[in-house]
Amino acid sequence: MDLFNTDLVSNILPYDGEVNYYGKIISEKNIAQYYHQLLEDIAWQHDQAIIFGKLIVTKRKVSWYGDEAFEYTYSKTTKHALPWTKLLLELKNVVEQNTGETYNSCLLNLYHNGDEGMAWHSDAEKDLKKHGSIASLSFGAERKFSFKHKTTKQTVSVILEKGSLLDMKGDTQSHWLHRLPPTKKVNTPRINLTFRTIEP
Ligand SMILES: [Mn+2]
Repeated sequence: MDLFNTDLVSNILPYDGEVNYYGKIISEKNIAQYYHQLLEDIAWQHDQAIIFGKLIVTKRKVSWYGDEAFEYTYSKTTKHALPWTKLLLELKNVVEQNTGETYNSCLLNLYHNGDEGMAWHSDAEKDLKKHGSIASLSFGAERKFSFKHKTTKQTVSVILEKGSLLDMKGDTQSHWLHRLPPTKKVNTPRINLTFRTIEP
């Protein structure tokens, strides 16, 4: 498996997509403060999914914010967006300045420890803007994040540092799966914000 050298902002995928890793974009002094504010202020709730016809309640917690009370369906369950908080708008602005893109919603994930992760999937729901940027901002524990090509099965991984930004766009979701692998090495929480564009 390739572990990408992330010294420069560039595409970490070798073909069939574009994933830019920016490294830390939040100042060291603000990283811990944002993390604690997000832990306290976000309306965290356990996620629900329907898998093989069964309703599953995840250990991971999620929350969903946006410009409007968007409805958004994934894993066969429908979620409703809450209005932006001041903090989320501030973070959205920082992300937009880095990627040069705009977003109208944010899905937040809280992984309490390394036991919690996310299985292989792509973000290709029909409500998402096609080929749009999905920008992922990370806080808390540093975790490995992996991509796997749907046909060649090639994998690429990156360590998502606290305060770092990763931008997935172009053909990425059509050709690559991604996941957050579980790990025994992490026993503290990770918070991840994924800014997206919904086309209702
Ligand atoms: Mn995803």
